[in-house]
Amino acid sequence: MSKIALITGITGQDGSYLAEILLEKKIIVHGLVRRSSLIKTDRIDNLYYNPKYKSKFFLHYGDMTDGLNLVSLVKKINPDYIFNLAAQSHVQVSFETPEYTANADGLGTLRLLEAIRILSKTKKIKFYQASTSEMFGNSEKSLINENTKFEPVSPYGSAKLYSYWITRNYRDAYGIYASNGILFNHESPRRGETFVTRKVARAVSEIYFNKSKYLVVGNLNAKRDWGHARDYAFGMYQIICQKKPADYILSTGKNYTVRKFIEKCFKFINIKIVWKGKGLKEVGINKKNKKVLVKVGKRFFRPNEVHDLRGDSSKAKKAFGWNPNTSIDDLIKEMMVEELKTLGREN
Ligand code: NAP
Ligand code: F7E
Repeated sequence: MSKIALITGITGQDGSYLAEILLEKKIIVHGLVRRSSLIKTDRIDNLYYNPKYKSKFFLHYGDMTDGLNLVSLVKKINPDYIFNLAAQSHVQVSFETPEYTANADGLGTLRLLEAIRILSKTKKIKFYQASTSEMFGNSEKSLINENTKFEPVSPYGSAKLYSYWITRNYRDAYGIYASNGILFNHESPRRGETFVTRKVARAVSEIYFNKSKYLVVGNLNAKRDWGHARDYAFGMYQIICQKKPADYILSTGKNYTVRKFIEKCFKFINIKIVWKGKGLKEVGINKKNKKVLVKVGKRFFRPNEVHDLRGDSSKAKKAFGWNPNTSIDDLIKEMMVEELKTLGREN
């Protein structure tokens, strides 16, 4: 009998990669989709309309803020695995919608775990929670591991920390197989357009096609540990396949500034950026023709910021051989090629 998985957040970046991986493993996939006035299933249409997956891939309307809906779906689908990836996942937006973020990202996890408990599925269902490096905030440690203290500095980080702990609480109290994947930033051509990597890749491509004059960003000096979402989705699958539930960091162990990421994207189209000025007046200039290609905008700064994140994923490596296979340069290449291709088609 094929195993059955329920993925919340299936329409998102990670949900789409994870669905592909599970279907390849012959697991039947059910996904939770929010109703919206426009259909937003672009990332999974290739699966939904693929005849190969006709009786293996199903979508259901639902919402992490609707407990009754989650209970009835878990009852109806009767999954072996639940991957809880649904979240308001934008850190800056969480400062503008803190209550909603707490509801969807924090209480949403509780609703799912309660569904498992109320339906007496504590011995059947394995649960994966999408935890995040944002829970560490501005840690004093330069290399973060599973034992590093949590000090979140955003409503998003705090809501996710609640979910991290409630996942552990239900594991300890009710014996549910429930694991946290504590994932550092991971990107891809499927990344949402307002996250910095995708925003930069898109803007640089627009500049290449003369569709934009310059890119406007916020904090150039923030450092992130960026991997590829496909590698991390495979790690999620590996985490849920372990004999015993546990919490694992997935990260590359290398980090770069936003500034460096921008330089690398411009380098891909043969432009060398030199920096001039300070703070909000800083600009990135094309070394060859002195044109300003990068500006700094106040609106992209957050009320509070995580300055520097770098993770140690040796626990995952030791337990199940997980490796972030994609280098930052390969990630950028894939994102830039995809962006240039899309814009080239529109031209
Ligand atoms: P994403 O692209 O923003 O996708 C989020 C998904 O959650 C989308 O499918 C979205 O649906 C869904 N969603 C949001 N609010 C919902 C609600 N109230 N009810 C039901 N579904 C809802 O995020 P991602 O990058 O794939 O990340 C996946 C998960 O990992 C998230 O929980 C995120 O917080 C966490 N995480 C991400 C990273 C990273 O670097 N990507 C790192 C650590 C942890 P719509 O399509 O309708 O918006
Ligand atoms: O910002 C800086 C910004 O929004 C990265 C989510 O997936 O990863 C993600 O959260 C850095 C920050 O991702 C702009 O201030 C500068 O320091 O791409 P981001 P994030 O906040 O790290 C974690 C692990 C998650 O869990 C989240 O769900 O880049 N930055 N200028 C900018 N960021 C954005 N978005 N836009 C800018 O213009």
